Amino acid sequence: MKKTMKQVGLSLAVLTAVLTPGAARAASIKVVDWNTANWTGGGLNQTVNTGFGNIGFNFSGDTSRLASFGSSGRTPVVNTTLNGSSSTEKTLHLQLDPTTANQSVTMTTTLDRALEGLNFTLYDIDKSDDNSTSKGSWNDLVEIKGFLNGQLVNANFNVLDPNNVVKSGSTLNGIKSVGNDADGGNVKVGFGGAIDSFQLTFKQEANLVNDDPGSHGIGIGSFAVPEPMTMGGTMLALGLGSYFKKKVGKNA
Ligand SMILES: [Ca+2]
Ligand SMILES: [Ca+2]
Ligand SMILES: [Ca+2]
Repeated sequence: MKKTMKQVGLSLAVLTAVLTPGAARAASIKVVDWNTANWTGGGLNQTVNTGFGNIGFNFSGDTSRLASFGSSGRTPVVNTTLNGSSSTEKTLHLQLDPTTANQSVTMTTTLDRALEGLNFTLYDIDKSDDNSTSKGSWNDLVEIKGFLNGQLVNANFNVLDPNNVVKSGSTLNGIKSVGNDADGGNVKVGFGGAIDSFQLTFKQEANLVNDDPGSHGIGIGSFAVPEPMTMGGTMLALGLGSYFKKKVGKNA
């Protein structure tokens, strides 16, 4: 009798694990959700308060070259302009209008505490249509470095379409034009271990454009970490799933 009750309980647990939509896929928790984050457009030094502590954002370098896009106001701004094929997902939009090819802006993100598994998507890493090196041409070049206690932690990149974006070490280089509402310039960014800060430098390939590159932009997606329960939940679904099949098999 006791055993039977245990089995019933186990079957219920299995059903719950198998039937709960989030249980068997890689769930994640948003650390910074741009759809809800309190962000001041154009602000170069600000803090986003999160359930994971305060996260600081500081912009340095040629910040006078940070530009507007349409009616966005001076970036960095949070909007839905560069978010791939999504229509509702907000991202942090950086738009750079350099006067010389060697200008860059660096975003330094400082976390209150070290986080393992921090990841986000970059959007619209691409290049101007004309493929020339003439005035007004541009490309997106992004370099990302993670740090833990001042020690370098390499970023890793999952490029959606290598025809559009080339990765090399800590650098991503847009090599083809991608529509602002397309996913072709998406890159998933992660780090080789826990980090307590990272730097994202946004610039353009120095030898691509001879003079006065055009205005170009990228979107930085919400920051996420894997849900701690995910591994357990997945194992529960997988482990008990075979038990469940056995039970079903017996009944058939
Ligand atoms: Ca772009
Ligand atoms: Ca584009
Ligand atoms: Ca320019």
